[in-house]
Amino acid sequence: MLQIKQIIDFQKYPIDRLERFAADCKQQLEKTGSLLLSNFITDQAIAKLKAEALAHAHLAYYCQQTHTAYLSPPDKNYAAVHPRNRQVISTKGCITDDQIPEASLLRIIYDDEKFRKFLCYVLEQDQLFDYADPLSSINVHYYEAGQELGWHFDNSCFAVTLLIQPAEQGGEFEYIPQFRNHETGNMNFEGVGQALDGDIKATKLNITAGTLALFRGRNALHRVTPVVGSTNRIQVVLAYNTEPGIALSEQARLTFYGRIH
Ligand SMILES: O=C(O)CCC(=O)C(=O)O
Ligand SMILES: [Fe+2]
Repeated sequence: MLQIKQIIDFQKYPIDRLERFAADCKQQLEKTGSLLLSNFITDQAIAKLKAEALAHAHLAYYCQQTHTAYLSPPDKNYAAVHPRNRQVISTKGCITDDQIPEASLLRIIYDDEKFRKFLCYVLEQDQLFDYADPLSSINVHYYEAGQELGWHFDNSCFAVTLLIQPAEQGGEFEYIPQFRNHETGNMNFEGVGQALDGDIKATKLNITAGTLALFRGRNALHRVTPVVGSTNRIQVVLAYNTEPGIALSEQARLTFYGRIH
């Protein structure tokens, strides 16, 4: 089995050097709302992760949902066509933590102390915790041809993802940082309406296989464009909580996983 130093490229990314390396990462995240570390995972490890993800693809639960950009139910004070209430489509497959092998490299990465310390430092958190339910900590997402994630703002204040396999075409991550202010309640309906109409040119983030992406999606409008072609986009979400004992809601588990446990 590979050790963490054979999985994460510590030569390129000395994540255990907090003051020297991680401080720059933190600054980059603060400045741009995202941090992309390309080839964070070694070629050897990404090949294993890809083989594992492909071997388990048949277990994925596929769901299609419509939702608002704000990920909250429609607000009756606005019309159905208002940016607050307009519906977008998200459709993808997902395998859950309990379907990921005990010995998976994903667990070694997710659990690694140095990796968590690095995340805490960059994300300005005291400690990070696993999800309390058996499904939600590590998820592998599969986007087949035509599948996508519609424009949205995240509920959580940060996200940690690892791309295993990009699509041949499409399946791109588009990101508009600082597009609303959740803290002050500025919803930027006008901007969201323009983005939904395709009138705003969003930045496409250049994410390749083995890239670790950290982003602050609560105030950044973002989406994954529809995949074109027969190569699925395979993306791992490493989900952490900032407090212990928190499970994903049963409603969300039913929607995304098709089951509660
Ligand atoms: O798949 C991705 O790259 C982004 C996922 C995302 O935005 C989300 O899960 O909220
Ligand atoms: Fe998101």
